[in-house]
Amino acid sequence: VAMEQLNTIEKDLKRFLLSYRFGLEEVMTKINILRQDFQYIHDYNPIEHVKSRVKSPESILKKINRKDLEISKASIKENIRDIAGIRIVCSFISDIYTISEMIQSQKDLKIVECKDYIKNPKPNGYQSLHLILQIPVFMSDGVEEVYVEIQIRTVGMDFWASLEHKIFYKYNKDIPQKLIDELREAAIITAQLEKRMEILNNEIERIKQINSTDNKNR
Ligand code: 0O2
Repeated sequence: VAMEQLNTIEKDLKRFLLSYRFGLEEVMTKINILRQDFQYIHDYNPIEHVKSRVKSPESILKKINRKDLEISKASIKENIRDIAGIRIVCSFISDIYTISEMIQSQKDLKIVECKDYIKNPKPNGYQSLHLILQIPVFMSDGVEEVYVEIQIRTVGMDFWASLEHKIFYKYNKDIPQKLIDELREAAIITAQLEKRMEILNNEIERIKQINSTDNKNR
């Protein structure tokens, strides 16, 4: 009987996570449409690359414990809003807001929360724009509303976050003060460099525009 119960729990969990995989695929389709249509219209791609993942059962449990929440399907559904996660990496900060606005204006998506860690970086220096959405997934026996988290960041912010993530786990969350200070400074320098690159890029685009109108008038 115990084995049968275990099998039922496992099947239930797999199907629960499957609904998030479907939600993720729906949002990924939307992002691909935006990417291709934007490229077609503006001859410019605001997205460098996109990654997605469904959180593993171990990480879900870890997060539930970290937040000191009840271990139940209902509690996981309501409180762990990044089971389905998408990370969009862009070249420039302006691209982040362009993409965010295009996503937020889609009427079939419910925007639950927008956390702007670019305007308000975390004390450790972390920067990114987080959107929490809710999307209906039509399963064979009914509709499931699932949360999807989209993290939108620049290449530099992504580079910083993966390094910080590695250090955080290496030191088992007890990072020496010197490293904490250096990480915060690195985040500031990264942001400054990216702003300069964006100004340069705008200048290049401006010259391109002038040249193309000159050519047309010739
Ligand atoms: P993992 O391992 O990347 O999946 P809250 O808003 O407090 O209820 P939550 O969901 O932690 O809770 O919100 P938040 O702060 O928006 O963080 C969600 C995710 O953003 C994290 O997921 C990380 O992926 C990323 N993130 C947030 N803060 C940091 C940070 O300081 N450094 C790095 N490297 N990433 C960060 P997980 O589940 O914590 O981690």
